[in-house]
Amino acid sequence: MTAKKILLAGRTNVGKSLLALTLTRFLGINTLPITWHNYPNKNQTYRFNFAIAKQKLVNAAEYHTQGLYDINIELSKLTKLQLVDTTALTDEVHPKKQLRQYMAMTIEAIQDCDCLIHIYDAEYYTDHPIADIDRSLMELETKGKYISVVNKIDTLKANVGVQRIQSLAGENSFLCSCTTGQGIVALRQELLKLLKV
Ligand SMILES: Nc1nc2c(ncn2[C@@H]2O[C@H](COP(=O)(O)OP(=O)(O)OP(=O)(O)O)[C@@H](O)[C@H]2O)c(=O)[nH]1
Ligand SMILES: [Mg+2]
Repeated sequence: MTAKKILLAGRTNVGKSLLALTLTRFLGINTLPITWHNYPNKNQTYRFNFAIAKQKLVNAAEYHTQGLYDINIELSKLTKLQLVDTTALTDEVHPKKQLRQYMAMTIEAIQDCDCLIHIYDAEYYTDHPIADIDRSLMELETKGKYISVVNKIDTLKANVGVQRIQSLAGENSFLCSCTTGQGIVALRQELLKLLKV
């Protein structure tokens, strides 16, 4: 049976990779089989525990995730999920050609997913106007396979950012913290409901 594809997208450093790992853990999976879409690791699958995966895949540096990879989750013999972590998107034309190619992979993968999780950073949006790329991702909501997540609500400055995002995106976003786990159970429930699994 084909796996349902869940794609995580958003600006850089919003917590896409940590959310992918955290959701996997909240789905009861402790060893994460990760398959890369691009070279040098194309089609190779690695198995990491949560701590090692976090060490390798999560980082405060911008554009840490380069290319796409899947976390392959088998909930049962009949229920498979593929969480796809992506290269961040941005309003600007990025000066690095390789990153532009990876961003194109993200955009192409959005066309082909069963659910898009669009992640905002509440801390960042305390001091910055909403980026065009977030407005564009938000408009994809019309396809009905969309979940919006406001991440980093544990941070000191998050409140202002949450309000700013909600005034644009409405109040249907899931307020989450990948650091504390707040909001992740509700997000998991919505995801499984949307995918009908
Ligand atoms: N305080 C706080 N920090 C978080 C949270 N989620 C992620 N972070 C931190 O934010 C930084 C970026 O996290 P990533 O998961 O690598 O973000 P990303 O969106 O995948 O970033 P790129 O791949 O570089 O685009 C890391 O230092 C994480 O530890 C959160 O809920 N709260
Ligand atoms: Mg990442």
